[in-house]
Amino acid sequence: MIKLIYKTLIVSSLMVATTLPVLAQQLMVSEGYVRATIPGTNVSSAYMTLKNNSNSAVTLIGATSDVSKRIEIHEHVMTDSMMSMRQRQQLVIDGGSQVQLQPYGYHLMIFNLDQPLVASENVTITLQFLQGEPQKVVLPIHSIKKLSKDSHKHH
Ligand SMILES: [Cu+2]
Repeated sequence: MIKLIYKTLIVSSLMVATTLPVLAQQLMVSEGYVRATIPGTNVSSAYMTLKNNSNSAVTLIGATSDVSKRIEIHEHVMTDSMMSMRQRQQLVIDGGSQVQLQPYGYHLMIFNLDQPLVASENVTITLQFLQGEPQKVVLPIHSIKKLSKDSHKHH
C-alpha cells in the first residue's frame, strides 16, 4: 500500500513538470457554488461535484481560502430524526467515480468570514489532497433565496 502511494507520487510530480497540474486532469470540479451569507451570520458552505477521472482514489483532506482561515469538510447526518453536521477529516473519491457536495450532504463549511459573501461575486477556494498538488477553484456565490426554493420541492 505504501509502495503504491509512493509510486503515484512520483508519477504525479513527473506529470506536473511537463503538463498542467495533474489533478486538474484527474479530478474535475463542476457545478460548484458558495452560498451567500445570511445577514447577521459569518458562516457559509461550498458545494460542488468532484469527479475522479483516474484509476486511483483521490482523497480530499481540506480547503483554504482568502475569505476564511477555517474551512472544514462536513457531512450532514440523521440521528434520531434530527439533522446534524459532523466534521470529516477526509473525503475519498474512488477512481472513476464522483462525489457530490450538496445541501443536506457533504459540504465545505466556511467559518469566521471577515466579510459577507454577496451573490454574483466569486470565492476562490484551494482544495487540498492527500495525493498531488492542491487545486484552485473559483466558485460563484449564489443567494439563499434560490436555494430554499429548490429545497422546497423536496418537502
Ligand atoms: Cu457544516
